[in-house]
Amino acid sequence: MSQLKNDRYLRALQCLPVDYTPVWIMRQAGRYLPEYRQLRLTAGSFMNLCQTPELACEVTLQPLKRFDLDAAIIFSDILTIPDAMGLGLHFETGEGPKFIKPIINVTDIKQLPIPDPEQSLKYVMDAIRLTRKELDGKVPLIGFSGSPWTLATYMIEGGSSKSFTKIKKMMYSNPKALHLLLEKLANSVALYLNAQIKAGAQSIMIFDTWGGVLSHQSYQEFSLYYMQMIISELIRGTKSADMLSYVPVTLFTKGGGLWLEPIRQTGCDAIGVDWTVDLNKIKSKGQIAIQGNLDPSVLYADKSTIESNVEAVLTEYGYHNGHIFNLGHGILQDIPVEHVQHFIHAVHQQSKRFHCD
Ligand code: 1CP
Repeated sequence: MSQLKNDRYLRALQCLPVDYTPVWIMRQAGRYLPEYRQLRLTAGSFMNLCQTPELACEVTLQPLKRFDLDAAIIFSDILTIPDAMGLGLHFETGEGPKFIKPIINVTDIKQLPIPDPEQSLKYVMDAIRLTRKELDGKVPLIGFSGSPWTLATYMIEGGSSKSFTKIKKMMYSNPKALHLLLEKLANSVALYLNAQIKAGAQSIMIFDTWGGVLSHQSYQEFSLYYMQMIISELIRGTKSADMLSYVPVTLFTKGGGLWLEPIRQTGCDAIGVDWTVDLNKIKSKGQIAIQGNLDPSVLYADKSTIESNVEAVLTEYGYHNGHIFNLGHGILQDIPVEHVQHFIHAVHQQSKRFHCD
C-alpha cells in the first residue's frame, strides 16, 4: 500500500498538530464543474456515472486536478442503498431523485432485503479500489453513507421533500414500523461502510442531512440511536503513529448544532457542523475534531469577501487542533470555479498562523 503524501486531513481528524488547516468541500465533484457536466452528458445518466467505476473514479479526481484539496470523496450517492434494496432510483432531468417503488406500509418494510455490498453495491467498492490506485497516496479517500433516518426520508417520501409529512405520519402513528425500517437500514449501512473500508476508504462520513427536521427527543430516538449503532459496528482499526492504521468517522447532522454533546457521545471522531453553529462556543474543541462551517452562499461573493469570511471561521475556531475546513453543506451548482480556487487558497494561506507551535 502506498504511503500517504498529504496526511493533514487524517491528522486533524485525530486532533493532531498540522501546519495548516486541511480543507475539502462537500459535493466537491459535481455540477459546478464544467468537466463534470460534460462527462455527465456523455454518460447519459447520473446513475451510469455512479455505476461505472472508471467514470466514478474520473469524477472523483476532477476537483483534485483543479484545486489543492486535502481529501478526495468517492463519487457516488447516499441513495445507492435504497436502490440496491429494490426501490428503483431514477433522476428526472432538472429534478431531484425519485423512487419507482417507495415504502408505503410495514409489509413493504418486511420485504426489504439487506444488500450484500460486494454484490449489488460492488460498483461502489470497485470505484473505491480503482480510485485508491489512481490517487497513489496523493490525499486520503473518504467513503460515505447516508444516515438511516435520512435514507428513510427519501424511501418513504418517494424522493426529496420539504415537509416530511409521510415519514412523520409513520413516526407518530406507527413508530414500530419505522423502527423496523431504521434497524434494517442501520444493518445495511454498517455492512456497506465496512465493505468501503475494506476496499480502501481511509475515512468515513455519515450524512444525516435531514436529522435537523426532528424534535430534540425524536432526533435521539430515530436518528442518533441508529448512527451510534453503526459507529459501534465499524471496523476502524487502532490509533498509532501510522495514520493509515485507523479509519476516523465524521458524523454530520445538518441543523444539529444544538445536539453536539449527544453526537460526540456516539464515539465519532469528528462532528460536521453547518453555518448556524458558532465555533467559538464548542466546548469540546481539541478533544473531538470539528468539520465546517462556511455558509455555502459565501462562495458567490468577491475574492475579498470570501477571504474575510474564511478568516472569521478560522478565528472562531481559534488555535485548537482538530479543525477540518469545509462548507456547512454541499457546494451550490452555480458557484464560479475561480471562487472555489480563491476559497481553498485562502484557507491554506490564512490558517498557517493558527498552527504555529
Ligand atoms: O444531475 C446530477 O448530475 C446529479 C447531482 C448529484 C450529484 C453530483 C446527485 C443527485 N448526487 C451527487 C453526488 C453526491 N451526493 C456526492 C458525491 C461526492 C461529493 O463530491 O461530495 C455525495 C457525497 C452525495 C450525498 C448526498 N446525496 C446527500 C447527502 C449530502 C447532502 O448534500 O446533503 C443527499 C441528501 C443526496 C441526495 C441527492 N442526490 C442527488 C441530489 C440532487 C440529492 C439531493 C436531493 C435533495 O435535496 O433532497
